[in-house]
Amino acid sequence: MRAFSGAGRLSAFSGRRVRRLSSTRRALSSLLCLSQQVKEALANGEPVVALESTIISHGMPYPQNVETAREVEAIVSAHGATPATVALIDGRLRVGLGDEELVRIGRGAEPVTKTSRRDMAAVLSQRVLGATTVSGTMIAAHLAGIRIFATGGIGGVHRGAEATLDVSADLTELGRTPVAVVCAGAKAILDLPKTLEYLETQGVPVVAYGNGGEFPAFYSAHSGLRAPWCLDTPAQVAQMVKSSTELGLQSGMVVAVPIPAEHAQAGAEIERAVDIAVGESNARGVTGKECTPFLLRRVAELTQGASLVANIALVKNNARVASQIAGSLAAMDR
Ligand code: PSU
Ligand code: MN
Repeated sequence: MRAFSGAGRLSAFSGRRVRRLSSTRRALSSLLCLSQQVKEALANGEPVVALESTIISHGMPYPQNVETAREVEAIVSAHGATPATVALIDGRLRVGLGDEELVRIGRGAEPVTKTSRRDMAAVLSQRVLGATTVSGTMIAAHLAGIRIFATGGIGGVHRGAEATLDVSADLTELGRTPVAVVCAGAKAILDLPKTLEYLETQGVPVVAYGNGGEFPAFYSAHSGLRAPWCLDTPAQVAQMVKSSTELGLQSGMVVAVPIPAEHAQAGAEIERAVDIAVGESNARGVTGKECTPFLLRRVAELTQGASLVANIALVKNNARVASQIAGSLAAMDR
């Protein structure tokens, strides 16, 4: 008798829960807005590559930022995948943008909020214009059903984090959201050994892609650090993504692609500028979400644009590799 009434209470509870869940789903479908191209590609099982927008708003100056965003989308398309740039616009989480929107984010005519997981609900509910970081873009990609994402570099553990606790939300996101992030490793504005340690703690596999097992350091192919895994072909990475999905791990992975050799020469000069910029940011007390944009801007100034040229080249290369991985993954699912 008691068991029976207990079951009755349980089913009344689950009825409410089901109603709450389905209204949450309805609310999500009005918040999450996929472009027609992205919707069709996903429905047809075709490859899609997610792209972030903070790199446009805060990672590069105008007009190179908008030109790069367009070129990266063109590279993804040329490699048979559909580009899906993510941003928060007019209270909606948009996956797949048009050209006017890329310009809106990059031109600097209106304020754009750098949006990581922490900021997503505020930006949506306040209906301000938001550009997504790696963490924000991973969330959107996962909600949309996209498993591959290309960018320049991920955030990481900042130098001096033992005092400031400045650890990018990208790293915890990688631990909890099943999206593979194709990048050129992490910048030397960060503490790279601690970044790798933290990723290990979060259960995030780091794959050095075609780099002899070495973790690349963004402007340079060489960090002197070993990545835990080394793969050399898109099919190998796609198979690893598939295994992770089949296990239901619900965590992401880092696919670290070295900067193309012809753009790596300026590496040493850029590293010197990085050291100067990190010193300046400490002296000025730059903290929180301002830190990465400040360092990127100063390094570009100090190298008279050489860092920007390298940055653009590696982003394009990552977009190409990500498209090949997405293509391989789509073929495996067919
Ligand atoms: N690294 C770059 N370029 C960038 C970023 C990182 O080389 O544009 C951006 C990305 O959007 C990344 C974010 O997700 O900075 C990390 O910021 P933070 O360190 O505040 O978590
Ligand atoms: Mn930070």
